[in-house]
Amino acid sequence: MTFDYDDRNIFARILRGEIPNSTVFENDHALAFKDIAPQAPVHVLVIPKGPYVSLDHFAAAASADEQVGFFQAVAEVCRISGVDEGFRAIANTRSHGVQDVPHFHLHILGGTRLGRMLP
Ligand code: DGP
Repeated sequence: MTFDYDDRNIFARILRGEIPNSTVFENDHALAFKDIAPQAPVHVLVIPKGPYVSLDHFAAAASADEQVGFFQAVAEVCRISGVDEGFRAIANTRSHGVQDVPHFHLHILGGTRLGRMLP
């Protein structure tokens, strides 16, 4: 599988500072910000700063430093968001996964007891 990244997507524009966002946390390799259409009391998106279209692209091609930095950001978002009672992490991927924005992002949802949702 080849992965083609298009830097005109909305999250690339957020990373370039062209569009404002509500930042929750940032480090060298990742940015975390509130989802514009929250589906739960806590709904944060964590994105890598590098050009990766999807979870499987990121897992296959990102460096160890990028992957560690990304997951450190996930941990920090969970810590500061107060989701000690639990949360859900979702990476919608390509058309079958109903991914709208082609820049890898992990949804962190919590702050309430979530409904079951498989599929
Ligand atoms: P999906 O690609 O299907 O995982 O969903 C993309 C999510 O990104 C969706 O929950 C809404 C959110 N979103 C889309 N555009 C913006 C934006 O400009 N700002 C923010 N903060 N969130 C956005």
